[in-house]
Amino acid sequence: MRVHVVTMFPGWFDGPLGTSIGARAIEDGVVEVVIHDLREHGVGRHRQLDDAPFGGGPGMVMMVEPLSRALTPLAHTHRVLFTPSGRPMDQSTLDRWSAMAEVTLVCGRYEGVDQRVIDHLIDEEVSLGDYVLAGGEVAAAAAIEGVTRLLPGVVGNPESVRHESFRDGLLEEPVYTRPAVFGDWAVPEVLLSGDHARIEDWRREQRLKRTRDRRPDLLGDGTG
Ligand code: 6GU
Repeated sequence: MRVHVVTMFPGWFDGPLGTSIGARAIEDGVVEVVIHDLREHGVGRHRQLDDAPFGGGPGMVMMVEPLSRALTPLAHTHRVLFTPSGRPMDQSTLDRWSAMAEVTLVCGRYEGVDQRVIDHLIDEEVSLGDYVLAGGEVAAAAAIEGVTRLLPGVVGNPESVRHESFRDGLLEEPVYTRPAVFGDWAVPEVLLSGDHARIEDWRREQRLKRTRDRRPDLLGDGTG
């Protein structure tokens, strides 16, 4: 899979791409990440990328010309704009992108992008959630990590990809490892019982309890 990133801050990605899961997947050739420096397409002697909004108001708007020059050679790819006004990114979003051969992630600045770019050069707008960040870079890094770990050969144990939160629509249950007792803190007895039916019942109950408490929105139809 090839992932293009269009950004005003190319150096920002050195950390996320050079560390842990990302670095190994890139090294193994499972994913190729190409960073495109938007500044190279800036307008005029100052390589301008944004300008004041027509009609007035605060903030700056990312201009058409630099984004057009950056995105025209990437017209064959699925082009995503990260913006707080997009649809929220979830596991199904990442599943969908992970099946694509080539995706382009455009990091917008939060004040906005000229709508003509969105109308003519972008396939979908996606947000990380209901809060405001300075730009789409964090969202792009989250997408790269979330997509990369779905690709064949990246996560050692395929069970850990299939049996995780958001697959069955419930949060994960609490987990424990040795020692069974640490001072006053004991592991729930059922997990040491060796009774696999009881253990599975307990785990499902814990997933439901946790989901009801923290994410009732995930229990729309009263599942369970
Ligand atoms: Cl994708 N961009 C910005 N600037 N802020 C956000 C976001 C994206 N998602 C949530 N907040």
